[in-house]
Amino acid sequence: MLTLYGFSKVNAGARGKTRDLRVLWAVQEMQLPFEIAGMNHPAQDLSTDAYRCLSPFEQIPAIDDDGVVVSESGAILIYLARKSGRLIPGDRAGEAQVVRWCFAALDTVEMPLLALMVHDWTADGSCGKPREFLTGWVHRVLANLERWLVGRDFIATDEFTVADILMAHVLAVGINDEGLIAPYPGVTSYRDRCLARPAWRRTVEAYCARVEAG
Ligand SMILES: N[C@@H](CCC(=O)N[C@@H](CS)C(=O)NCC(=O)O)C(=O)O
Repeated sequence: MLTLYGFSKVNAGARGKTRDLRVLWAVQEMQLPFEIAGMNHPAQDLSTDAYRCLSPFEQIPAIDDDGVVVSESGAILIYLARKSGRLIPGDRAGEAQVVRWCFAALDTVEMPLLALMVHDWTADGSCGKPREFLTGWVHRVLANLERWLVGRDFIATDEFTVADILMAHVLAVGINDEGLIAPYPGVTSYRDRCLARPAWRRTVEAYCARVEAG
């Protein structure tokens, strides 16, 4: 059985945005049977030797698929796609495009969005230059994404893949201020197209019913 380690309780600010949602969305799309091991973050469930064996950085998500342990949301999605034969092409060239865009989502795009978000959480009002730099970095990435998406429905191939799950989630939770993404209608409609999928809606509904804020 596929066991998915996800939050059962997490702080209110993070609830609804956490990276276990990427895996929960993928298993919905792939229609894979799974069970959830609910982890209570405030109760320190992630900071145990047992959990560190699954997830070395004490983070969610992780999976244990009949003894195959994988952490890191990108690695989990690629593993599940290869295992199920869904949301990834079967040929090496197509698979390479999906892997390429999974890395782009989690490295090239998520990094500046996260950096700006963390800056804004911690800003003391005296950080004009760093914020200007981070905002410029975000706009450069989003402008290039806008160019790439011209004439494309999905990010890596003609079909929806696990790279779209990662990219759409990064764009959904990494942008607090819609004004940042507003100049990029192609990126905005791409994100909204992915988030309109029934599997994502079901995922969010089940997560909200199950995961407590605390
Ligand atoms: N690179 C990891 C990042 C995982 C991550 O940041 N997880 C957060 C939740 S979204 C977490 O577990 N935070 C709890 C902590 O670090 O204490 C991935 O993509 O899976």
